[in-house]
Amino acid sequence: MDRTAQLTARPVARDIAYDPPPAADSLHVKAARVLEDNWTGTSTVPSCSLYPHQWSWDSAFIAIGLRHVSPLRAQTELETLLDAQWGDGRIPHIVFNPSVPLDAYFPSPDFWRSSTAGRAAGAPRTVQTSGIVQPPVHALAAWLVHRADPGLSRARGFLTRMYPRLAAWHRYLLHRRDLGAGGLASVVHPWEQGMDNSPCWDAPLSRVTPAPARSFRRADLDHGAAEDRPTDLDYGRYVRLATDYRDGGYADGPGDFAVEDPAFNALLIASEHALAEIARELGATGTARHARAERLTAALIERLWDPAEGMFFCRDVRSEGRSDGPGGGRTGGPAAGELIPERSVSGLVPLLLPALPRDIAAALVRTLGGPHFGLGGTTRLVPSYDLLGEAFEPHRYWRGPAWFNTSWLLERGLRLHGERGRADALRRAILHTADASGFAEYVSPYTGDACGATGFSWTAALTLDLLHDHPAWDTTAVRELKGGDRG
Ligand code: 9WN
Repeated sequence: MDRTAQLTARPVARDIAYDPPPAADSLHVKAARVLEDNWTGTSTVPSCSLYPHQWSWDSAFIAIGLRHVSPLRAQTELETLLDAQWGDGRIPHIVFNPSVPLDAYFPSPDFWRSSTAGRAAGAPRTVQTSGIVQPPVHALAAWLVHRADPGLSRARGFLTRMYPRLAAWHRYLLHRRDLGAGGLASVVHPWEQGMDNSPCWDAPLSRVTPAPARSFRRADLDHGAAEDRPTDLDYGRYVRLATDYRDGGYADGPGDFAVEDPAFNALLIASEHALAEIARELGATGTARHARAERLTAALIERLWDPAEGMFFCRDVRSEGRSDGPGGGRTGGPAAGELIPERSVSGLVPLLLPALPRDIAAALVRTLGGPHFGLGGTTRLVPSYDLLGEAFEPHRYWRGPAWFNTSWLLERGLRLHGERGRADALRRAILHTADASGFAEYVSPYTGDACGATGFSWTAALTLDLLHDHPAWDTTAVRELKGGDRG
């Protein structure tokens, strides 16, 4: 069957317009209860069963929702994470809870050995963390949390304490992680980008020799169905990359895996705009940061945008091939590597950028609704990967299922670029699906059926965020984020 015929043979998304809308009050209560159940006293675990520690980008999304329930807890969530920041500026992707047994999650603190192996990079001595990072949603989260209750934030000196740490985090990414020398940050492990087993990593990972399966024990399979999770072969490669990074003292540069990812960099740019606003709140102009965010947007387009496909792609910095595509090293300059020809939701996430040229935003909206992602037609939420791709699997983690954080980011992006009807429809679909799935970790993109853990924190948090019509992304905020009213 050809790919187009396969698409038409697939189920059509149930039309949520005919479902009764979830009652906002009760959905708020249910979502807030998930966050309450997952709260440890200083932070929120993504899931009580599968992920019993603090995760970096989860905490940023959680804080964005938590601010509608408790601005104080939202501030504390980010403060706890940033207390574990390393001296070189990196924010670790996991902050371990010492009271959780070592075998509850793999890789555990005794694998990462942060306080010894990470000493040269400035890992904290008193708290155990992983040594890799996750997408930089934090400055955006800090700014939105501040705006939820500016009085409390000012009284606690929240932004005054956060700003230098967030600035150091961005400096780390822009200086130590510009491995392609083109102005963008690279990820050095699939876990860093957050979409662990995306087909985008298949080619760069194929060059990595997997660690033997007998050398580690996967705790995730105690809680999740093997057919919904990454494979053992993927895990072998994750372990090899993390081991090599650790054994090199977590120094950046020499590793086998380095990829410039559109979502990771788009979130960095959105956070850089937010950091500019934080600087303004603290009495500076923020002008230089807005200008940097605009330069980064230009670099993102130069290196990762493909006009023919109407979306962004990852760049495999370690690939020996030279791309003929945009920004692909035709001049022999710094643009090493080649674009990875896999369509991932990551390549749509830059829609959240305020300074995106109008034609690029329009092309992304068309791609989102076209046959590869099917939004508004065959799919209910945004699939994590190309519906027509050879590697598409509707239930396997980041190889097809829809996730709530990426759908939320695209809802924000659609609204930002004036696509109100599409944004409203996606918002309704997110709220319905979150409710019906018991705040699932991820869902089938066609039916919304739950996969992975339920009671998942960022699903509940982003539900809360969409339930509350908040000013942070309205036209005032857009003007601010574009730097339009800066002095
Ligand atoms: C590895 C916590 C994290 C998310 C990631 C998601 C998954 C971890 C895992 O869970 O990754 O970091 O063990 O699979 O892919 O995005 O942050 O929710």
